Amino acid sequence: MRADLKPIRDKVEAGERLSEDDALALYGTRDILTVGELAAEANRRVNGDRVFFIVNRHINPTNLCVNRCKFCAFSKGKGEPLAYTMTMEEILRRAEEAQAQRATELHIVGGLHPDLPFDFYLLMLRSLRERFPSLHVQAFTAVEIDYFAKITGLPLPAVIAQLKAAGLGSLPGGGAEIFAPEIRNEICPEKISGDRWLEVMEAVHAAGLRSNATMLYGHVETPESRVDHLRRLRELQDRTGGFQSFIPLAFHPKNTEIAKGYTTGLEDLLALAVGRLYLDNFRHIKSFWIMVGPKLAQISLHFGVDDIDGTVVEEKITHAAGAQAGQEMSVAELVTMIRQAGKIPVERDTLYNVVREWSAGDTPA
Ligand code: V47
Ligand code: SF4
Repeated sequence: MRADLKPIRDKVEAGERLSEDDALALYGTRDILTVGELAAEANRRVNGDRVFFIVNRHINPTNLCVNRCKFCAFSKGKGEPLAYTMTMEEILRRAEEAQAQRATELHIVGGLHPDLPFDFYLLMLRSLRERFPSLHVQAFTAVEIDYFAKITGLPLPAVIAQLKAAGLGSLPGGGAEIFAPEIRNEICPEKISGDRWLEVMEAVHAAGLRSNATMLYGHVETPESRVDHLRRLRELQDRTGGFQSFIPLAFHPKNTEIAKGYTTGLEDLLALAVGRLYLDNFRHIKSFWIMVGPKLAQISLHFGVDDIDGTVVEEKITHAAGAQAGQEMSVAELVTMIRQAGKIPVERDTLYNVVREWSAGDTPA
């Protein structure tokens, strides 16, 4: 171990909170094995050897978006050849397929559609609840929630209350990107500010809904801006306790306006492990296998990660930007991946209730 990590090891072993300088030192080190060991220890204290996954399905109802974030290859403008908007029937058909595949969650996010009214989303939630009451709907990033407030003229709490009453179960963590304004203005000048993202999440938590949090890395951000991002997430979590998991998202450059290569394995592992060590008030650190690939997702289980997300089935956002991983993983594949890492696979629902824990002799159906 290099000497500069010794004080951090002491803090982790004593269960003390890391400072921003500690997080910076961790991002800067190449002593990945020490960082991994510390992150694995911090994770073990909270989650033991359990690793969670979920049987879910992603649905992106539209890629039309009034914003044009520079890192986004998914969104399209009106009239562009690849622009699409699903009908309600198409959305419901996907939900039906999800139910047939034993899914417990629908993950629904999309672009900021120029014309669809707020009522469309309320109707979608009500129809899903009526037809598929056992499916938890995790939907809408904080960016979409803000957009609903803009198009309706309603205050945030009213928007959130209506969505909740219509069947919204929780929120995913997208749209956070990097909060620091100098970076955010460069990569997504039209998107809501970091302050507003946090304000929306605070209102969501106050309404009794849980959410996730993400951080997009590997573009033009600096280590300092990453630490600032983590600090602000940790502060909000101290106040609300409403975040369930943190998911660092690896930037994919293909078809985007940001000229950068793909992230490297070392960056990916550090993003996850530093998340685990610094965000001591987040119980779950998720490695989205679609973003980092299934092989690195498996290795990350020894770098502080306790969740590899799910079966997913259809993923458009990262695949539009060059993701090489498939779009779907079976339960058997997820279970094997976790087991071979020496961990205990646990199928969870969205709120981390245990659906099924696989003991040594169980074979996945
Ligand atoms: O907000 C967009 C990101 C997010 C690119 O909460 C990109 O459990 C990489 O938030 N390269 C949407 N990332 C996805 C997301 C998510 C995914 C899985 C699980 C959860 C969860 C949340 O994808 C966007 C943006 O930050 N994104 N373009 C790109 N080129
Ligand atoms: Fe629109 Fe979201 Fe893509 Fe930005 S990241 S352009 S808000 S779909």
